[in-house]
Amino acid sequence: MNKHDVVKRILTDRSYQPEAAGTATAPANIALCKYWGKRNEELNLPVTSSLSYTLPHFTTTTRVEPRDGADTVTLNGTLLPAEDPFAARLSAFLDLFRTDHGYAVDTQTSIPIAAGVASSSSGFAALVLALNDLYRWELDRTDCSLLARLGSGSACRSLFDHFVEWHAGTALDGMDSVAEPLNVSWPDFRIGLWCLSPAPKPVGSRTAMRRTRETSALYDAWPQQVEHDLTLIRAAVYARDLEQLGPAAESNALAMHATMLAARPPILYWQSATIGGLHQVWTARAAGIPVYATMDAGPNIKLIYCADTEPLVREHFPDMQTGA
Ligand code: 2P0
Repeated sequence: MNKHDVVKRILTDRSYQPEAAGTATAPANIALCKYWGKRNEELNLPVTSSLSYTLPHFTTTTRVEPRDGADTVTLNGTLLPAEDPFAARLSAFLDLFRTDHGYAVDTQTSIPIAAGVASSSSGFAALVLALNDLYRWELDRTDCSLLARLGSGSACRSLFDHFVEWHAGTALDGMDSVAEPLNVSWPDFRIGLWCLSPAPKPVGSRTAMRRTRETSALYDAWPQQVEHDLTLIRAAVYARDLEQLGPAAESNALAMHATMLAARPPILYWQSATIGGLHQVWTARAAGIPVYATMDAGPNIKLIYCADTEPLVREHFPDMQTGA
């Protein structure tokens, strides 16, 4: 089964009669237990489940409008060249839905672009919701999440608020590889973005995942590590226990980066500022501040903490951004 078959199945009986335009907003998410490696690259089916937190204040709003001719993609007011990787990815995704026309996509994001922070997660989630609005499909969130996954794996988690688990699933067509919100309320939980380096990524996460899976001797241990961490992290979320969650999430991120270091050629997203930043987090913790780090496919750190320590965390990490 390919992407087109999945789309056809989800959109059975839905029409392609567009309104004038569709608009929607979706948030970014940060994984506490990471998705790293695919069992099916065409459908973005992951090797393992993952668990994320949706960032309420970092969002992407996308307007999509049918147009004659080729697609255009405007990002924060700037028209991107067609060969821009982000524009090309959106266009390739839109191929799944177009009839005989192009689309004008206008995207505004509050996510610091240079941070390389989960912008594809909110980008594809917002695009699917905008298409749902454009065509009045009235799909539920789970179907939108399945479609968003075809654009970018982590995007499937951005259709839901708060804590979200993306179940790896086992079906060949991926219909059971779905994101689902955890039934828990933890209003004091916080994640802040700490942008440390504007250096461009040496390699995109898609390529990095493949290379890690194919060449890293440490990748064999990754699914087991995730199983262990996911159980701990999920339980910690339900218990609203930062001191259980923080070390497990931090260790999960470090283990993911370790698998990449052992790839051939190696992948190292960290810059020297990342290492300095990690030591600062550990120093703050040694001084009694419950703050933890996670890192994704880039040099920046996300700080995990609770609302009651926010003033202290801000004092130690004045450049942290929460979007609030
Ligand atoms: C995550 N990341 O769980 C992991 C942790 C980065 C590190 O998902 O190829 O843009 O589009 O499915 O979702 C980033 O990769 O990859 C990512 P594709 P995606 O958030």
